[in-house]
Amino acid sequence: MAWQTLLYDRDGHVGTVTVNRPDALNALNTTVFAELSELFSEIAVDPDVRVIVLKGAGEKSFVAGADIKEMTGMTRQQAEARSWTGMRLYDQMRRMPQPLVASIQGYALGGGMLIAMACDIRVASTAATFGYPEIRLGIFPGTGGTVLIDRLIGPAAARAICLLGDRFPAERAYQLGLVNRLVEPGLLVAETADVAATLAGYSPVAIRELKSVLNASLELDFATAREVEIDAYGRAFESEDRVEGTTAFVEKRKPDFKGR
Ligand code: DAK
Repeated sequence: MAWQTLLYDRDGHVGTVTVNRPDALNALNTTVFAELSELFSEIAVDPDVRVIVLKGAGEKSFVAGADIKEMTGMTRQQAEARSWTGMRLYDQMRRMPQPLVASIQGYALGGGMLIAMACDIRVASTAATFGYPEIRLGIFPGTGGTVLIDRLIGPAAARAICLLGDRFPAERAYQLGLVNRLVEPGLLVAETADVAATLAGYSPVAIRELKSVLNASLELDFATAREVEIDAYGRAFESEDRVEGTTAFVEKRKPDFKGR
């Protein structure tokens, strides 16, 4: 399929999705939202893909936010509809059976920081810049962005990020736990590949079930989330991959997981 705003490439078990609007610093317009949703739906049922890397085209930006130019003439109804579209996309990403790794160079602002947070792991270059500048535009991260950052990094830091609208460097994002691995710009590609290879080597069944529990923990109350955990654990436990994993340990060899 030829995408207008994306590039997609699969190398072995790793699918790489690139938001490809470098002239607009990869800002998320309606077409990007629609195409990402369609592409992720296709990848979700592709058994050859075990890990998804999300990145932005060019050196300067991961994603500089929602497309402000497109937003200018919107009515409240259109804005709310777009908020739902964005929210559904971020939910879809979190619920993908495969883990998503955001590979972040340059700007990750507004909807760009949010789409990175909808990924499971964030690898960033020390040259990356984060922030929620929406308050400067007379809005706020209204696509689930305020709620999600609050859950991910805690209310005190989240509140300041949302209210002040400051841009902050990758080092600070790393201190906050928003970035999981931080490397010099020249090492971003290699570090991303390393994380992707690690994840691709694990059981896709265990990863899928684990993600469902982490999502439940984010979205549900404690007691219900634990019930989800027991169920998911049971499903992982009865997989062929679990037999392979434990047998490989006993036989002192590397497991060869099949995703069943
Ligand atoms: N949207 C559209 N175009 C953008 C853009 C954006 N977010 N960011 C950059 N661009 C475009 C610029 O307009 C420029 O295009 P031309 O004007 O040359 O055609 C090109 O990318 C290069 O940008 P600059 O010339 O500005 O480059 P600089 O290096 O000088 O500055 C910058 C880089 C990232 C600091 C600056 O571009 C900037 O401040 N960009 C905006 C960052 C921002 O405010 N991001 C948050 C966007 S708001 C909601 C839905 C979604 C959201 C909220 C509510 N609802 C529907 C309720 C989410 C909102 C956001 O994400």
